[in-house]
Amino acid sequence: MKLYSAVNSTFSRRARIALREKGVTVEEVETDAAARKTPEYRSLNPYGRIPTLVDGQVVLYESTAILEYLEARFPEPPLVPHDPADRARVVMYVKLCDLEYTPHAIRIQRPRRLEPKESWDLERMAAAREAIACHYPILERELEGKDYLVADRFTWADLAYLPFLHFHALLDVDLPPNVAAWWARLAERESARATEPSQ
Ligand SMILES: N[C@@H](CCC(=O)N[C@@H](CS)C(=O)NCC(=O)O)C(=O)O
Repeated sequence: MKLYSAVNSTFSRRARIALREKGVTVEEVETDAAARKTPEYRSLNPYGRIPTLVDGQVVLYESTAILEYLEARFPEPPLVPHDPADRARVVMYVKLCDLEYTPHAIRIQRPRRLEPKESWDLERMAAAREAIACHYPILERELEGKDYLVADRFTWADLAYLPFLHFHALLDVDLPPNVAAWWARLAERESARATEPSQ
């Protein structure tokens, strides 16, 4: 099994964390911008993004689909609860993360990590900051008296946020207390430490 990914890629980190949580080692191919443009890579992933997982004839891109596949292939330890309501709540938070958090976080963290200040779109970044400030209270309420978002154990719900929360300090939005404690808990996991970005 091969995972095309990159140490500094947030979406790839989801798959890299899931693999480590499950104690599974696969070939991780560091795939830079030039490699993502090649016809060979585009034949696997027409969008030229990472991550992409290849397992024999199976080719998957989209980090959440890769999580789904890894869960089915390597069910232990489970990263999704069996209880129907908890399972649906995990899916809900993964979706909320991808719709209500990551697009806004990326609008701030990508320029701040990778682009010169002169090219930053400050208005767009301010709007993203506002959206994030509306999202944190939802997580804050869910985390009241709990260590993790769903079923009080580490699931995809936490995993989906983890690589993006890593850059929370760049967003200039204060983490509410439960979210801050949750983030500290996530950052301490072995799988998180083993996949820390280099920049
Ligand atoms: N929705 C995709 C997003 C993947 C994505 O945007 N990956 C970034 C790296 S973190 C990328 O490949 N960016 C390059 C590009 O968009 O051309 C997923 O969940 O896998």
